[in-house]
Amino acid sequence: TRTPVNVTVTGAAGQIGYALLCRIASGHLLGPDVPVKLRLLEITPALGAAQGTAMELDDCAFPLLRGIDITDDPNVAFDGANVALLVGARPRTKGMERGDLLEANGGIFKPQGRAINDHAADDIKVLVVGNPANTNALIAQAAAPDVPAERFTAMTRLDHNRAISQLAAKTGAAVSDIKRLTIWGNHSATQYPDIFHAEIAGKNAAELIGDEAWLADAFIPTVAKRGAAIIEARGASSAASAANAAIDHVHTWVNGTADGDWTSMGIPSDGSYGVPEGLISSFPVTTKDGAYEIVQGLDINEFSRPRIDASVQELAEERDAVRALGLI
Ligand code: NAX
Repeated sequence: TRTPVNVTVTGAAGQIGYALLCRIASGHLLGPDVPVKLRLLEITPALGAAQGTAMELDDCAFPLLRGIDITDDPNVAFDGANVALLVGARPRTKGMERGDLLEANGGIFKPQGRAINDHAADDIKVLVVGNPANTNALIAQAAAPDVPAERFTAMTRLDHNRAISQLAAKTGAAVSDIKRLTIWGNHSATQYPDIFHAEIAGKNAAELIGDEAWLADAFIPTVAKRGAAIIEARGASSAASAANAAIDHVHTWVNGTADGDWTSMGIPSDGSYGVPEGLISSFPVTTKDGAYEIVQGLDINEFSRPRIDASVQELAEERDAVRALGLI
């Protein structure tokens, strides 16, 4: 009998929260033998809705679920947290400038970072899903100086999974045959999905496809704009696929990447590949025993270099903006 792992989810009453919580409680986040305790953080007006989701979780009678606490106080929500999924964020509304958006999210992620600093367990792992995810992660991390910086990560796994799916559709390969794909940079329209090191059933993906125009004009924009296409089709933003990617991100971080493969995570840069140290940018990473490492030594060609640089430049601008606002 293992001690339950404390998993905190913010924005628990939202649509990603709804798709996520059942999967955490049924063992998909950490494994089929790991009991979990859930802490749901919501804003006060949404506590009732969070309660409703919790009632449904009760009604699933999940054997691994050892308790659910619901609160609007970050200090309570992150107390003893081992894993924190920061999903709740302030969306951009009509007429909102980027500065307003960053400031509104600073009002959420700074106190949450502080509460993680003061109350979370020593082994805390944080995934930021709420947008702008990379910069929200930076804000939370800056507010948590006592927590090792590398525990703060941002989600680009949905972009990674979308890119794999597009490559599978293009080539007729099975998704399980596609390895070593990389998302570089920001989780935004500037992100760069890189197939030059990817393999499809053991063959180099870029060589197999052999069509840079397809990459530039179809593949990259389709992946980067997939979120907008989902909104257009569904009338609501990605929820099940976003929740699935959050599950994948934490599961891979905790349980490791397969031999010969890697994944994409937004993580604090150590300066690798010319990404300024400290920016939370997406990299190819391998994971083992709950830790990750950037894949080193990849050759970055002339097609990739300016695309990585443009997305990193956007991250640097977001960092400068939140610094000017006193948020980091
Ligand atoms: P919803 O609007 O359905 O839910 C958000 C929830 O967060 C609401 O229930 C709200 O009350 C709550 N919330 C707001 N402020 C809070 C605070 N201070 N503390 C706790 N809870 C708070 O949005 P949903 O569709 O679930 O999306 C959540 C976030 O994920 C958005 O920021 C969205 O942009 C982002 N996404 C990120 C993705 C990624 O790949 N990184 C992809 C999917 C998604 O678009």
